[in-house]
Amino acid sequence: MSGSSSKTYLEEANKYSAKNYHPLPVVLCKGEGVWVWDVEGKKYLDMLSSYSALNQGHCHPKIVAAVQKQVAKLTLTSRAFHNDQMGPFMKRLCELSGFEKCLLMNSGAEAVETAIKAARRWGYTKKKVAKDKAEIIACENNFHGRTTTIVGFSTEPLYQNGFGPFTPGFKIIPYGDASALEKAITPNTVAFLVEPIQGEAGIMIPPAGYLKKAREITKKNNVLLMADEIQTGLGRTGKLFACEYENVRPDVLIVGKALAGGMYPVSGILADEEVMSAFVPGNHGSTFGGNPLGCAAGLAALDVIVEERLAQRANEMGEYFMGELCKIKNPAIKEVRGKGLLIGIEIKKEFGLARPYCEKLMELGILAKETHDQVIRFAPPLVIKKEEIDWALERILKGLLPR
Ligand code: IF1
Repeated sequence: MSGSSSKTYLEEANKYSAKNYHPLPVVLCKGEGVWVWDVEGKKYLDMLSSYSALNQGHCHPKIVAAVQKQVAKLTLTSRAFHNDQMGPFMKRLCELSGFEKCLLMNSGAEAVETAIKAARRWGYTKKKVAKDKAEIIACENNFHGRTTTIVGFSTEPLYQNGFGPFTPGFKIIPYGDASALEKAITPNTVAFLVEPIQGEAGIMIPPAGYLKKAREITKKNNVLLMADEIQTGLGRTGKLFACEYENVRPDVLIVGKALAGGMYPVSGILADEEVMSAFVPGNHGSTFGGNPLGCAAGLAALDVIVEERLAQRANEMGEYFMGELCKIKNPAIKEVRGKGLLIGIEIKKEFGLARPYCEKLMELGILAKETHDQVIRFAPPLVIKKEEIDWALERILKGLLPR
């Protein structure tokens, strides 16, 4: 192990870091598959997967190899020039998702911003909305990132308070309510931005048929359907994309997180030419977007998802895991819900917050994080095996005991 103890690292972080997080007091230094190790050498099962950015598991050898090869060869060209990694990666991504075009960015929030810009430009150039009148509809309890525009239409005060003034042009409707969508649409509406499952809100699954109805309503009204699959995509929920559960093809598909297997921030939007033609040389971009290192990682990361059938595995393992979690008889559990390997356990308020349960789980060797006050999220890497789920279940059983 390296020189310092957890205590030293925690003190350092406490002294030098902005206090924009409240992490569990564990200092990790190594990861492999579903496992991570702290600086004292204690092993944990990672049940968060860095918020689903590690669907392929930690340090997947195939992605590591691709990164190692590329990092020594060419890392960045900017988009002033072409590079030999971007084309093959985009081709694979477009073929897998069934879209004509792709625009690569880095963080998820940037991809959402890109979708917003695409929708607005499409609205002005194709739908002929009057200048600066474009409206985008989003949902209550949404989570799409942290930029000022995005937090401007958040309904969570913690994410928004003190960061105004905000970008106008957004309208909020209840999540899961298709008739509210229909009512909210005006001639100036250019897009409906929605998460197929709301992750941050506490793994909220909308009523069956919601996305399908949203697809019909948006199509009928010439409004773009923009699915934020940054968290739900790339196998997490048991399909490559969660929209597939309702055979819905959005107009804009937003991806990020696991797109480069957790080795590099790679995000993007996928759309057909009709929407993507909103962009012309110079009106959008990013220094690092489409860089050869990220694209090499991304291509390997997509290969792993396909070769290792990670969506099917999420489906199978998720079914098993959820089934076993549902069997747990524990008065503190209000509900177990999820799809694939995106699972939440809601703790009853009278049994306290989810946080102390996560701290207990950490002691027992399970890393999970609460979302909002009452929900513990279980979202392990999709490469998890049945024996590893059993290992986790033993500890979850103990960790969830009310105290
Ligand atoms: C943090 C939550 C997860 C996302 C969806 C866009 C983004 C995210 C659907 C932005 C990011 C993250 C960010 C992370 C915590 C996290 C999260 F707890 F906030 F809700 F995953 F569940 N769309 N989600 O889930 O992507 O710019 O971060 O790459 O610490 O803020 P980003």
